[in-house]
Amino acid sequence: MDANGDGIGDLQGILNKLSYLKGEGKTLGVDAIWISPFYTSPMRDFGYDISNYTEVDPRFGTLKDFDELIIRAHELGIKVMIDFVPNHSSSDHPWFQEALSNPESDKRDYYIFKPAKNGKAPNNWLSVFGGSAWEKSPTAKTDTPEYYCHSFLPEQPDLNWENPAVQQEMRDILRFWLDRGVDGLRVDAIRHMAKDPDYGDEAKDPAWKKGHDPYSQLLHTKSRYGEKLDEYLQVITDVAREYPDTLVIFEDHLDGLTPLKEQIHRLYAIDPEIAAPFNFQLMFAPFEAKAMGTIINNLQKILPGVAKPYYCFSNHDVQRIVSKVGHEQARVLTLLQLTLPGIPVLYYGQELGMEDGVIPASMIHDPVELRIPGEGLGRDPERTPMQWNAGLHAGFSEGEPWLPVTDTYQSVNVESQQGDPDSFLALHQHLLQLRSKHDVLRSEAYTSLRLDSSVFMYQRALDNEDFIVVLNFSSHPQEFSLPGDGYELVATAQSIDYTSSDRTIRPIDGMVFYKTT
Ligand code: TEU
Ligand code: CA
Repeated sequence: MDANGDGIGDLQGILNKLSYLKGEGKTLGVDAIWISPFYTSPMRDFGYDISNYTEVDPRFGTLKDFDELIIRAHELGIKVMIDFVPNHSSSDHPWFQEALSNPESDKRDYYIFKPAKNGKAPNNWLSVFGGSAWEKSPTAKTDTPEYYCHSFLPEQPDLNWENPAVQQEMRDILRFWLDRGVDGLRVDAIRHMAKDPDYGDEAKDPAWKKGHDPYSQLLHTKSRYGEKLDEYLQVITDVAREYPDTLVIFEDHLDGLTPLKEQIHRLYAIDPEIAAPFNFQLMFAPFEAKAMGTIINNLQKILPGVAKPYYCFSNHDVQRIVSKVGHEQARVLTLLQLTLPGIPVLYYGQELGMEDGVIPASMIHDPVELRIPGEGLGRDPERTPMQWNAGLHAGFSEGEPWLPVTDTYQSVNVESQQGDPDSFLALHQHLLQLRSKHDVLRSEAYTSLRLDSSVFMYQRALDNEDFIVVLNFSSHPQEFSLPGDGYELVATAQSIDYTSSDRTIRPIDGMVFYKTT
């Protein structure tokens, strides 16, 4: 929400809309929000390139706005998580500017500068955002030219976590925000923080084909997940621990190389009580019972007793869920996400069934689309303005928004859905209410009951509460049976009249049954 009409969402906008999230009346009913980076930034990567870690960018407001936001959120019972970006700063950061202008300065070792090899980059590592991960430095310590490492844009130089001074800066930054009342951290791009100290070349991935993401040409065995990653992440969790009840979520994708169990155990072991990674696997799975059910069953075999999963289907880096799987399918996934163990994380507009926007060439902002055009990698489509009402600019701003509003905003918006019991929003409200009312849904209790090519069924039972979730991913009706009598139907994915005694689930639908014992 943009409060001052410049077309860009801001902290005051969030503040004005907090009562939509939680409080009296028909609110969404979430317990916490994660705000993407609002720090001083030249916006080459829309805030993930920070030039001052302890200041609010004037586009988004002031520190005073932030303090007010925390106070008001806490009054409403909403926890506030911020985005912490430890892997890289902006090239505009005074540290990097000093590192470039004076190679003898102690700031040079805040970053990763390496001598050229045969006149070229130090190794073959690639940037996630296209091209080499190395940029030639205009200055060098010696006569040999030097390059600096950037896992993302050249304007996002990687910080050198080997350097204790960098670790100390990061501790200070974390305390700055945690002292202001921040309740949690979403920690960005963690796998890039630790590299293999020999900085050797990476092997080609034989499975890569033309048309795939160019970054996937190499097997990233050296530029990521270095041995010291655990130690660096503990620097972060140790500070978080100084503040009671602080949660830490690591942003990480599974690498596809290491066995699931090993990867899971590594990240969950950092600080099991307070820190865990996102579970992004479902985001990339096809809409099929077997695909979704297998991912969940595998995770639920490993996680209980270790840590809470953070199941997600959407975020600011991936295609929106309705655009990926379709409207009805997305409702089934909503029912799935909000009845699974752990902490579900929603992306704004997901609760409305918002679709990806169509971005005209002249309005492309994302550097990924600008650097690797036409491959569908750009992230602007999922970042279009939140749709509040059917009015001007969907009620997001009084001015022209920084990205266009999607075509469907006249029907897909908060105001129109708030009065409609069959809406996407109502489905979210209903399931989130169930979730907050019944401890069992937030617990780790989970038993898979059935998984075949059409139907995925599971039970969430603890003490005297018992939920059964039935999901039909197929385009045919399916019969099912429940493990006993006395169940009441408490939710469905689609707005179809069923009764509690129905044992046939319609195509692309979900049913939730409940009983107390
Ligand atoms: O993303 C890191 C990440 O894993 C990327 O590879 C992501 O998959 C990519 O954006 C897809 O194109 C985080 C942030 O979520 C992203 O918005 C930032 O651009 C990136 O870090 C750099 O800070
Ligand atoms: Ca604004």
